[in-house]
This record gives sequence, structure tokens and C-alpha cells, in this order.
Amino acid sequence: MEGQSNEDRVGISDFILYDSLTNEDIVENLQERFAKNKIYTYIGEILVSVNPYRDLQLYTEKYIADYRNRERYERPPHIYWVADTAHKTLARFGQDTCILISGESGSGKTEASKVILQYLAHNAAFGAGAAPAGSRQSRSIDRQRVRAQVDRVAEILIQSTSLLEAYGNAQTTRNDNSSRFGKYMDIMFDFKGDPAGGSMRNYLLEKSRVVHQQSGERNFHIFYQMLAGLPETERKRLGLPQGSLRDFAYLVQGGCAALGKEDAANFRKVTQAMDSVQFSSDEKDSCLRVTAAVMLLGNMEYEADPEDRSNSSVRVKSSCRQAVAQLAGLLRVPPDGLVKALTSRRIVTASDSVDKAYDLPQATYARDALAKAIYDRLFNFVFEKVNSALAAAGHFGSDGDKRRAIGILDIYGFEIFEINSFEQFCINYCNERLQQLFIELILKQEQEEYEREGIQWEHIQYFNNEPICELIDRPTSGLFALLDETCLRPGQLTDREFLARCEREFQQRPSPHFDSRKLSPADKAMQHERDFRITHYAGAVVYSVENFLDKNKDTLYQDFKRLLYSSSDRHLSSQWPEGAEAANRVQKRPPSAGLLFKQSIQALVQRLAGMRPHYVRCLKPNGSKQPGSFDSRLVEHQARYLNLLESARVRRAGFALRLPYPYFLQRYKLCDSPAVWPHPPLGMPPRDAARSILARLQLDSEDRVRYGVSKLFVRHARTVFALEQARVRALPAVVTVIQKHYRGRL
Ligand code: AD9
Ligand code: MG
Repeated sequence: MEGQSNEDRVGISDFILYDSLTNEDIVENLQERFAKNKIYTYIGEILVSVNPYRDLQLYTEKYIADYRNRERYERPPHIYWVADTAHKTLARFGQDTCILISGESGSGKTEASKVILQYLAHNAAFGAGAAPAGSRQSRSIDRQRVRAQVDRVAEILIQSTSLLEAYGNAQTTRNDNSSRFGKYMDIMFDFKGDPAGGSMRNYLLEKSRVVHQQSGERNFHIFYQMLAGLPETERKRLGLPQGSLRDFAYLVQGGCAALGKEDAANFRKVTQAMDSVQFSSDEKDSCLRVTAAVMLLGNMEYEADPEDRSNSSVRVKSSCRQAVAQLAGLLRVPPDGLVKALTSRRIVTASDSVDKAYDLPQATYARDALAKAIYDRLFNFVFEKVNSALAAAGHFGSDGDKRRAIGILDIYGFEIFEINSFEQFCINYCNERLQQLFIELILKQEQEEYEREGIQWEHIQYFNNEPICELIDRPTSGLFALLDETCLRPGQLTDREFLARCEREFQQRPSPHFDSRKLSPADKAMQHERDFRITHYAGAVVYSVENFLDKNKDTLYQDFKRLLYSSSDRHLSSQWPEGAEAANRVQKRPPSAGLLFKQSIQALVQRLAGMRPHYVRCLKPNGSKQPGSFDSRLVEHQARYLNLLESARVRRAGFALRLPYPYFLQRYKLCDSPAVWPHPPLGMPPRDAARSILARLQLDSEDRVRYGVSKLFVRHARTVFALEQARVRALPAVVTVIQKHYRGRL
């Protein structure tokens, strides 16, 4: 088939090569290729990837070399082509680019992002340190310095993943290494295309996992890794009992009381990564101590306080006294201060302040809130350490303006569990917004642009999920807003009241995407009064409203903040700056977790929309994490909601590249008059000038290019390749002319 690489004759390697295409064709072709270990297929520039669940030896140095500077149709589909193209786009057109990896939980996003990083790092290390100006000796020293910096940036980017995954990933029923936080990386490149530094952002860690896991799931990896990998003496020093996992209440909530076979080895990687990111021994010790403290907090139990006549308040169980001392030692806080904060809180009003003892549910709640908050701040501390190491390693010289970024987004995938709570609501909302961005950039804007530019076009229909996004994030009547409104009302409010508020809203203004037990009593999918359902772009999810209010308010009492701020461990103390506020000040209510999440996702989408996007759409071949098994129904469902068919239709009828005429002329005008430098203005309107260059290169036929109002549309990647070739051919003549030009002036 035309356009298909000779090396890849299994099925069809690019869906736009089909004359007509259906969802069934898509699944059949993916299945045929999957059976022959061809996990990648293109839809034009979009890469579709099917998780093989086994190592296919696709990421070796040979493959890296094979894809360097290649055009799409020269090699079989591969994720390295995406990485290479993002890098090329940045170098050729000086545009920031981003690689957006999407797909449901367990489909291979995190693995894809690691492989892209590996490619960029490897290529950079390979080409780093092109000669800067100066004397030969100083050039050589500069080259070594730049080379060392480039290697360092690459090392941090790669090594830090095991550290961040240890603290931010966990085994779920969907994925044994599920990302429980979102990660966006900007890798900065200098004007030569070498990585010059980087920065990362994280999005909402699922901290509720610290104290509770659903059946069949584990807590964050780091806990198990420490237990499996710490030497005996260290384990003792941290007060971690020798027995089994069952000794740690927080680690066995999901009934998964087993260490994984790689936990010990992964722990070694974590400590190596800490060294690589230059954690001081003090910082490393602080991280391990605080992580151990979180584990031990789960074992803290309460009993009725015999001194309390009303018999409602509690004290720490006498059998836990020693554990309290241990815990206070790990956190470097006074033991009596810790006991006080675990059993009571100070209530401050404008005129007064009193200590109020906790009853059992309040004390348990406070303990769990403390464990979650300590872990969350620790995760951010670790994350920021990696960020500062990247900043320190960067070699940002005077070329600040020429610096360009490749953004890589690896976020938690769409997920449906047995019980779905506030965390799934946020995760699925985030996927909903990213899907909307895909629709905007690939389906909507593309079609609108053809119309605007006067290019003949037959409109292609697609499902637009904007109404679902708005159902969730509309300013005053979206679900986030209704949740905040309920949280702000005075008095003891319950989760059910939030649900009732939503039901009132959607009774007045029905939405096909929202339903609840009360609105549809006959619907068996919602078994409980507490259930509501959102029909997301990727499937219907029944959420349980329980704990929505608490998780959204995300309150942590000032007593804990003050206690941790007072820690003599300066790293821990620095994680709690609000603890410095005077004890008797009335606290302002911080913004809700939902509002912060919504704002961070909106800012992310805005940043991504300004970059040139490359897409990787990941699919999961089966629901049981098995290699070699392909469940067509499951794949078809994903293919549908990922809009593969519509993307193929738009891409097939569309164009591989569009370039504003000034960009085109800037890059290719030398093909027109290589023997003249500087190249004279072509003396005609940009559109005509582009037409004349293309005619000279015999690349101007209708099936190759179309002339829009302000942009040139190039139909196939092979024409872009031909243009690049023409440029390469013209370059030596230009160089000779430039040399002559300067020689004449010296
Ligand atoms: V989640 O939304 O974070 O829960 P991901 O990130 O989409 O999910 P992940 O990349 O973690 O999924 O992949 C899940 C597992 O599939 C990995 O741990 C690997 O065991 C396996 N996998 C994924 N991609 C590949 C691959 N290209 N080659 C081999 C793979 N195995
Ligand atoms: Mg992941």
C-alpha cells in the first residue's frame, strides 16, 4: 500500500490509508497487528498504542538510532517517531510543542512518557555540546561543561521517575503501577536542541489512599518498598516492627497483605534516585522517618478517657504509649504536644479560645487527616526537590528568548471502580477536559480553519463532550460550584444535602449526563440513596457522594499545623509554614480542594492549547493485565470514545502540515535563490512568493498543496520531506555565499 513502510506489512500501519473506515475496521486492524506484536499504528500524526503487557524489546539503542531524524513513512509506526517529531518541530519552526498521552487506567501512558523521555535524553546526550564560539581551548572546555549539564538534566529526568512513582503510584485493580497523581513536565531545549533544563508540576495526589484502600488494592509503593528493602538496623531505628504487613493497619485495608517481588529492588532505585537528585543525608533521613511515621500513625488507637465523666472523650490507648513516643521521635515533635493534637483541638473565636476533647470518631478522623496531610506535603517536598535539582542543573545562558519547551503530560487515566468517590470525580473530570482539548485541536479547530482559510471541506460529525465538562465546572451551577456552595453553608451539613442540591438543580434544568437514585428510582445501576451518575465521554460512572464534603473542604486543624511547624526537623517544619501563625488567630477558610483542582486543570489546558500538540492515544487490550489477550469489545469501546474513527476521517481529508506564509518563506526561501545571501525579499505578496518557490521545486500540484488565505496547507508528509531535502541541497551553496560575503568584508 502506498505510504506504508516496506518494513511493516502487517495489517495497515496508518488508518488514513483506508479508503473507507469503520470502527470494526479499526479494531480488526489493531487486533491483527497486535497478534504480530505491532502495537503501534498511526492515524496520520496521531499515534495509537495498544499495551502489550510484555517487554517486546522495542526501546533499544538500535531503535533510537533508527528513528533519529526520520520522516513518518520511512519507518514502521513507533513512539520514538512522536518524540523525534516533537523535537524536530521545535528545532525547525521554533515552536513549543507538547505530547499529550491519553487513555484509561492501565493503557500505558506512564510507560509511554518514560520511553519518550528516554529518547529525548538519549538523543540529547548524543548531540550535545555543538561548538560554541571562542578560542579552541575555551570551546573545548565549554563543550565539556555543556555536555555534562545536558547529561545531568537527562539523568535527573530519568532517575527521578522511580522516586516519584514510589511516592505517587500504587497497585489498583486496574493497574499494578497506577499513577495516583498527575504529572506535567516541561523539558526546555536550548537553541541547538539540547535539553537545557526542565520543570514539573504535579496535580492532586490521591491522598485518601494513605488511610484507605479498596479491596484488592495497595497503599503507595514506598511503604512496601521500605519494609522490603530497609536493612534490619535501619528498620529498627525507624521503629518499624519486624512482623508481617498485618502489623500496619494502613497497609492492609485492601486485603492485599503481600510485598511485591520487586519492592526491595525498587527501594534501592529510590535511594539511588534520592542521591542522584542530591538529597542531603539529612533530607533523605527526614523523608524515610516521616514516611515511617505515617505508617505508624495508622496503628494509633484510642480508648475511653476514664477521667471524663461524660464518658465521651477518648485518650490514646495505654498499649500505644510507647508507639506515641516513637512517633514523636520520628517527627521530632514533643510527645505531649502530639498526644494533645491527637485527642483534642483548640477552638478559637474572636474573643476566646477553648480546648475541646475528641470523641472516638473525631479522634480517628483527626488521626487519619494528619496521616494524609503529612504524606501529601512530603510528596510535594520530594517533588519540589526534583524540580530544584532540574533548575540547578539547567544551563540557561543568554539565549533565554530562544529557549523552547516540549511538554509531556502523564496524568491518571479515566477510571471506574466498584465504589467511586471524590478522587475519581476529579480524575475523570480532568480526562474530560483533556478530551475536550483534543476535540478542540484535532476535530473542531481543524475544520473551522479549513472554512476560514477558504479550503473546500466536507464537515465531519463527532461527539462533543463540552456539555459534560460544563456540567462539572460551570461557574455557579456546575457540580464543583454546588459542592463549594454546600460546604460554605453554616451548620452541620451532610453529603446528602449536596446531592439534594444537585438534584434540585437538575430537576429544573435536566441534563442527559447527570442522574441520581432519586431522579430515576427504577434505575438498578444506582443501588443506594447516596449514588449519583455522570455519563462521561468514556462511560457512565456511579459515584458515591459519601465524604465529598470532607474531601472538598480538606480541613486540617491548626493544632496539627503548629505541631509540625514546631518540629526540630527543619525539612518537616518547612513543609508547614502556616503553623507559624499565632495560636489565637481566627483562621481564614482556605480554597476548597475541588476549586484548586479545577483551576489547576484549567491553567494546564490553557498552557497546552498554546503549544503545538502531538497525540498518543493508549488502549488497553484486556481487563486482566494479561499479555497476548485482545478483547475486541473492550478495544472497540475505547476506540469509540477516543474518537479514533473521526480523527482518521478528519486527518484523511486533511493536511499533514499547515504553515503561515511568513514561516514558510523564512525556512524555504533559500531554496529559491541559494546563490544569493542575504536572500532578497521576493518582491511579491507572501502567498504568491510561496507559490513561486513550490513551482520551482515542482511541488505545487493540487494533490500536494492548497493555498489558504494566510497559510499554506501541505497534504502529505512526503511533500514536507521533499521540501526539507531541497533545503538541505541548497544549504552548501548558501554557506559558500555567506563565507564569501564575510571574507569580502574582512
Ligand atoms: V494509570 O492511568 O497511571 O492507572 P497508565 O499510566 O496508562 O495507567 P502504565 O503506563 O502504568 O498505564 O501501564 C500499565 C502496565 O502495563 C505497566 O506497568 C507495564 O507493565 C505495562 N505496559 C504498558 N506499556 C507497555 C509497553 N509499551 N511495553 C510493555 C507495557 N509493557
Ligand atoms: Mg500512569
